[in-house]
Amino acid sequence: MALIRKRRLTDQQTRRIEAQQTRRIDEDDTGELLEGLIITHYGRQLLVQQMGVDNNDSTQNDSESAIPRKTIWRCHARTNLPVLVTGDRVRFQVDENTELGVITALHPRDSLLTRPDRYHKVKPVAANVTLIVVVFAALPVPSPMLIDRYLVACQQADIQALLVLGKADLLTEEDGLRNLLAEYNALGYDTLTVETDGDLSELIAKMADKTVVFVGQSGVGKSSLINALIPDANLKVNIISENSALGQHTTTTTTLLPIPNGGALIDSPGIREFGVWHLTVDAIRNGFIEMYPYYGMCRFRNCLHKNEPGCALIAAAAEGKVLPRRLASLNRLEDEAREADKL
Ligand SMILES: Nc1nc2c(ncn2[C@@H]2O[C@H](COP(=O)(O)OP(=O)(O)OP(=O)(O)O)[C@@H](O)[C@H]2O)c(=O)[nH]1
Ligand SMILES: [Mg+2]
Ligand SMILES: [Zn+2]
Repeated sequence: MALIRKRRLTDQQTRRIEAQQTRRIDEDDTGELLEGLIITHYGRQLLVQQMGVDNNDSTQNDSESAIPRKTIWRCHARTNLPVLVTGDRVRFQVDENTELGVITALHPRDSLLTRPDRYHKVKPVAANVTLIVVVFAALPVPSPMLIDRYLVACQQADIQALLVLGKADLLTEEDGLRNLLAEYNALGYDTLTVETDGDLSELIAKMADKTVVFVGQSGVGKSSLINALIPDANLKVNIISENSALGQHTTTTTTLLPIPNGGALIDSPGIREFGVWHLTVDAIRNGFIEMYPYYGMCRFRNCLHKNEPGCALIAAAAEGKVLPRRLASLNRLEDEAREADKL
């Protein structure tokens, strides 16, 4: 008896192992385990662009895969995964009958843009962004302190910044904006002057193979530039609304658009608020890169760099080693952060 029972168990085990192996081989051979890029999400649904699919390659149609050739899949994520966002690189599988996908793994992120939600918890917004284009122009009149804020946020996210002075046709000798741009260039930031209807080839070159977001005050010309760079940027993806747990109608669209010359652009209302996300005092100090040599050199350890004797930053500004306007920005942003922390 014991022998038979053991034998039957073994058979079951063998069959199970065989089945598992077959499934694994199937997945590998037919490409059922797919690599993808999240191009947008609304509620719990995500649209995943299948990577490694070349639509011009006719030989792919000879593949024995049961999965139809298609590049964008509607997917859900396994519940054990963290919150996924546009720009995430994932591994997924598609049910050949329903053509719905399930995301099974998240690849490590190179960068993550986050914002505080209304409960002061950090919420991811976009992943793997590699370039933030900070746009300003003669109209609306720029606030250098807002530009400084954006640069702090770029530094905090550890993402390269490109400062773009737009609407070049509106520039005058008196507005001082070319000089403002030159000041940032002297600090080490990449800069560019453009006009939406003009030659955008330098901007296109700087965006090549990057995952880019555009930030800047309302009206500076971000959408105009995006439309000029990506002719079909206006194409809207079907928006599906889901009722959130709070019973509110939510439509979240953070969309990734391919740039014709390589790279991608991520756009969303959330990203447009980038500059006003809460910044900590430490993040602000880190964002003023030219001040690094002077931090910790003041007479008083708790120096606020405003009017204290022996302040290394005030001395550096007086000697022309740092811009007084940048020190004023640092002071203002730090004050704001301390005020917000008290609330
Ligand atoms: N003179 C001039 N006007 C421009 C240029 N580019 C855009 N504009 C105008 O600037 C205005 C605002 O442009 P948008 O592209 O809507 O600005 P935006 O940054 O997307 O604004 P929000 O979506 O509100 O954040 C529009 O009236 C554009 O026609 C330019 O190069 N020169
Ligand atoms: Mg716009
Ligand atoms: Zn000081």
